[in-house]
Amino acid sequence: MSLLAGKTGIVFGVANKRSIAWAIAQAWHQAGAKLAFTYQGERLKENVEELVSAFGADTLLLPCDVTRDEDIRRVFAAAGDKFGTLHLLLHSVAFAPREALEGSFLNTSRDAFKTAHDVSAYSLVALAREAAPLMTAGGSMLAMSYYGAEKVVPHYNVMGVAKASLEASTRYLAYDLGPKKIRVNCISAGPVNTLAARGISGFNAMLKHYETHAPLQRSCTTDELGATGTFLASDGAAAITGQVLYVDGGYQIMGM
Ligand code: 0WE
Repeated sequence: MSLLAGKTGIVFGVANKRSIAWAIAQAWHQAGAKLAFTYQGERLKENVEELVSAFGADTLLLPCDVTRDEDIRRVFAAAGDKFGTLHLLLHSVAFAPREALEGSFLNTSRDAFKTAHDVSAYSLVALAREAAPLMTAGGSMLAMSYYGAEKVVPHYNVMGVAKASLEASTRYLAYDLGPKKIRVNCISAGPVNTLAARGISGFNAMLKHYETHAPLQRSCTTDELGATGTFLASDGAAAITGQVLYVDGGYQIMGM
């Protein structure tokens, strides 16, 4: 089954083999898409290089700090040269300073608020603006969100506010880009054990909480996020845009 045969895509947010971005990229690749990748900073370069080498020697791999407009311009210029037409974009990028994810939201500094929103929400707008001119045959943009965008999850703090902004940005982008047949959606994933979750105190308790409270008695796997990401990228989702799709074992429907 080649749901994405003939499609090209660009993936932001692979850090290592456990990354959600990597799971979705693999699923897109298996569905027949040709992909380009970016990585954040020299620290991740070797790791991502090694992962991406599995996709063949001519896979486009470029550094991109999503807070730098020059980086974003350079990446899409290269993607345009390589692919001509672009169909898919994955945004799987988030950051808030660690201290902002510890104490109380009340103590969020102006600087932490700004950084969290710049990296985790505005970046989708910046990427979409550069990607859209390459999506001349329509396209599908996908961003990752989390339940803390709509309800209070203790310690998620400013990231919850940034994810709310990301979800709202998804709706406004969907409106602007709809006439070009470019769809923009979010997957709201249940907790997954990735680099971004490492060191978050109480993370294992969160997984346990899903086992006792979610209808499916668990959160989700990265493979399932890949499968949902492939669906949203495919023509089967051709009338779905501006949505947040929960891939969370059903947790989000519960009131108690
Ligand atoms: O969006 C996220 C986490 C994103 C994230 C992770 C870090 C850790 C390292 C953003 N910034 C940073 N900054 C760092 O310095 N998740 C959905 C995972 C997550 O993070 C939490 C969670 C969950 C779930 C933080 C507190 C409470 C729950």
